[in-house]
Amino acid sequence: MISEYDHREVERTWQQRWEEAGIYRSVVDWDRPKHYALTMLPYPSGDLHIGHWYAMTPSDARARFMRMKGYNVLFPMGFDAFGLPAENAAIARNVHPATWTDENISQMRAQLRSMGAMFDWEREAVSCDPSYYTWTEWFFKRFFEAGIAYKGEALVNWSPTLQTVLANEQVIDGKDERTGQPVVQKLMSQWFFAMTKYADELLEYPDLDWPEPIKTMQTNWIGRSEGAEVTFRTEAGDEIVVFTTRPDTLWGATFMVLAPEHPLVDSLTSDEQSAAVSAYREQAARQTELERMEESREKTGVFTGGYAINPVNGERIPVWIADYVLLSYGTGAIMAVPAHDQRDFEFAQQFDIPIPVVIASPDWDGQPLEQAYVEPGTMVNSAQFDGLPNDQGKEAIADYVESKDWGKRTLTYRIRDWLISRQRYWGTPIPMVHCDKCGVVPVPEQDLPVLLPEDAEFKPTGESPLAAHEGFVHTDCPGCDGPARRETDTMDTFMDSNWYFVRYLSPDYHDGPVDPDLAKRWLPVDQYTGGAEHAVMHLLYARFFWKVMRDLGVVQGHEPFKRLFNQGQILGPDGQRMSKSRGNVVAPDEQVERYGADAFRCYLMFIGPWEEGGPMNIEGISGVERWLNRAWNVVVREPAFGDVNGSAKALRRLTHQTVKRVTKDVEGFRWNTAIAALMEMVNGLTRARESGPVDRGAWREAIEKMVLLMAPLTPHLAEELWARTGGEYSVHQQSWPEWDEALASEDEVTLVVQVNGKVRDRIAAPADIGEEAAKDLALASEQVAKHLGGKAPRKVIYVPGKLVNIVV
Ligand code: ANZ
Ligand code: ZN
Repeated sequence: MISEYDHREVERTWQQRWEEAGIYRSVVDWDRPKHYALTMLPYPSGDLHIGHWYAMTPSDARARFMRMKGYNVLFPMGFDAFGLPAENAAIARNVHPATWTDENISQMRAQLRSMGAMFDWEREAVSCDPSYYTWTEWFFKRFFEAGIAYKGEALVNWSPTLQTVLANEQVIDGKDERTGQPVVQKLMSQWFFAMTKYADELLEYPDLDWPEPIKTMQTNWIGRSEGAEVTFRTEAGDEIVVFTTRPDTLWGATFMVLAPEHPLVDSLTSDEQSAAVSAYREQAARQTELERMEESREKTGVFTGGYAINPVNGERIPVWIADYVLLSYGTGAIMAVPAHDQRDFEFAQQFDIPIPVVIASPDWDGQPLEQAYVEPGTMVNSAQFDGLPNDQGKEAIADYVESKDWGKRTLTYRIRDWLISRQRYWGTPIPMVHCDKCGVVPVPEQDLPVLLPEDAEFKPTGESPLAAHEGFVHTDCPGCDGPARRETDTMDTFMDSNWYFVRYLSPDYHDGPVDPDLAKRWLPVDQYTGGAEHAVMHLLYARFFWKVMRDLGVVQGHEPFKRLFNQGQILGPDGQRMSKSRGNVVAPDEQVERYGADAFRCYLMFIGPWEEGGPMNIEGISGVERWLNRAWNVVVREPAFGDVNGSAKALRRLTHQTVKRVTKDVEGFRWNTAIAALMEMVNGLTRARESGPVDRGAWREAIEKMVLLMAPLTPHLAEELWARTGGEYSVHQQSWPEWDEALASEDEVTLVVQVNGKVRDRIAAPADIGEEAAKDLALASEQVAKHLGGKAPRKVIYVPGKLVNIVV
């Protein structure tokens, strides 16, 4: 028998018993409502870091809470095991990515177990396992057949460092988001998913309980723009089509700008300008799209020597090229309206181009503008449209342009189709075959998976490593049986994480990606938790992927994740991101060994609001340790019981108030305040016991409820304490305690009394005091009488239970 709290012993014992008894195996129970709790799965980098703990242990506490609340809970775990980090690490260490990954997974499984989380390990899914990627390939094939996957030429982000193509989302400020190395643009033939087909649906968030900033980021990323395409004729007779969201500004267009890569640039360029134009085009090719989109950059450009005619007023306007116009957006050409677009304004200033106002602000005095005027206003200098408010002008001019056949209304999106080919080895093979006779043919379903050969030379060369593997490349065409070549690119790993939560339901299922009965039972995910950095990547890709799965009949419903919570980022003691080079890394394993998983879990939850993250300072764990030791003491050492006046009532109030507070806090993910409430409770119990005998019934109730409230937070300690008080195994299979509002309510409140807004007294009053009684009490106060100085109050204001303000 252990007499003092020994976290090592307690945690070892219970982890073993839970596993033997399989209490976290999620068995479908139709009598209970279902709750699918999901926390983002880790990369098997080999070391479970503090960020994983910070993301996963509160998610575990929440899942445990839902289980105690009576839900049939599923809380699985797996590994996102394909991808560049594994491959790069493997190259650096000269081991096979598969070996490296396997070893890391074993290591991390053990680390994950040390959390004492209720992961259902029978549901584990590992994306680099053929039993998983068979179905990733199957989806690709289905997507191809549905016209969603296609091969196309595109200007792509090429990373010379990583020797692969990257998705737009993986390039930040022209640099690869992982290594920070520059990315260049290159024209290549690649596989795409037609995400734009779902753009409109992705802009809707039906019943999604998601943080607003994430929805806004997705909306901006998708970037739906309503506008018009208008055709301008050049003097040489070519047609330049522009995309504009502001047809109301057509009279204000004083020049045009083409993207430097625009196909009409050659025919527009005059001999005199030709050298300048090619020099500019060359330097523009070295910039990434994202750099070119930066608003604050100095505007550069070159005149082509060509002119075009503005259809609405017949004016002859110069055509320029400039890198702030992107080939890939709209039509790759704009009509520039310097008075009402800031980029055009800066450009016109730079190159001395006129800036005529066509939308007037109410207080415009006819003077030249200091900057572009982008607010609503009245149309001026626009012929028959003068005097219209410009939002009406937009419609009227769009109608006018359409009636004259100069153009038409259109819709444009910022989002591009998703590029999923990667010229790397460690990824899911793309199950396609290239045949000279039949073209691109998918591998038949019964031949899936296309296995990733283990004996490939996987070091990056810029060519897909699989292309050098003769045995892999050469195959028979599924169409004509003739000789054919396999696709040698692999898939972006975001493909794998698109549907892992679906595979968790039935990771060993052979007849499809998911057992349809289990899909009906568990999907969609009820509560997803993870980092906000996934806003426009994983969280958007997965929504898109889900909608295609729905259209293929694999899943039902419109959204994968009903509710989302983003935790913040945990920082080192110096307030900086933890990194080896800064030397501010805190290794969870050491903390667990020293303080125990329960203390460490609670420490992480206690440092501040979960959504905010922030710096950690492990010394702060002493407060948590003290709390847990006190909890141990109040539970294990019974007090002197006796029939003492008032002790029962006060104890019950403490118990029921704590149940209420902790319940509300856990529902709202407010871990720090939930723990603070439990700390106060333990302090209250300690005090009660020290001040004399306590009521037996109230004490027993307090202890029982407190242990139940602690169960999601400190699963091991709560189990031990539960056992020691004779509770039936397991505390995690008990119901969450309820509170009684009447018992929780205070019988006294403190009324603040003010005279003319200044606090003059504080008076104890019964909690249920009525308005008249409260006012009388306040007016009877000596302090108040002193400050009234005999004057009669003009008005008395009462805020129930809180405040009486007397105005004289
Ligand atoms: C004339 C105009 C006047 C414009 C005005 C804006 C304000 P969003 O809202 O992001 O869709 N544009 C069109 N294609 C472009 C491209 N390929 N590269 C850079 N800019 C491009 O932006 C639409 C506006 O961005 C379009 O409307 C066009 O400028 C510009 F007072 O046309 B606008
Ligand atoms: Zn063929």
